[in-house]
Amino acid sequence: MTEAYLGLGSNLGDRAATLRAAIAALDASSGVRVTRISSLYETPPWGPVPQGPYLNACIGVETTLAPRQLLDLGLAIERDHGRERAVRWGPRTLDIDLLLFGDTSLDEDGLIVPHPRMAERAFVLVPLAEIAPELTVGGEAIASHLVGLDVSDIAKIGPI
Ligand code: A4P
Ligand code: MG
Repeated sequence: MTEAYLGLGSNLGDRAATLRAAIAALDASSGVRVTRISSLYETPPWGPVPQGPYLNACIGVETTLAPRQLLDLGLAIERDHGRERAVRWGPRTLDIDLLLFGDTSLDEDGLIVPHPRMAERAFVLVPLAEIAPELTVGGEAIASHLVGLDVSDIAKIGPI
């Protein structure tokens, strides 16, 4: 059994309903139990593509799946929600990123863990710190990664 953390985001359609449905689908999957759920946060779009604001959240799961299986499950749930991969970093109904998988480090074709950009993204670290403040990323506490980041536009909306 491994404790893993996933980041969820949506900026198209009924964003909150999509995130709720994705969490329910993960919890209903065999080998996955959702144990921690952050609040919902509205966040300004990060990256080079102009697009609407995101809703983001993080969850913790206990899983008997391998990292690749958990990634593939997330990708399948994205597809179930009409996700089309058009533009890198572009708008999406649902994005599920595998952030952390126990203490495992992986750099394989199509799977990098810890997620390579998580330490520089307030929209990941703020919800993650809410549910798992004890975690370290790259040997450093989440709170210390957050020190250098602008969190002023990350708005807690409330429970999912
Ligand atoms: N991949 C490799 N490692 C991982 C991992 N740990 N978790 C591969 C998930 N995926 C991983 O992802 C491309 C490929 O990355 C996957 O097929 C998988 O094999 P993608 O979701 O198809 O493409 P993408 O999401 O457009 O690119 P990328 O680099 O994953 O973008 P991000 O990093 O997910 O950024 N602004 C706000 N405020 N909130 C957001 O949630 N999200 C993005 C997308 C941009 N701006 C945002 C947000
Ligand atoms: Mg992604």
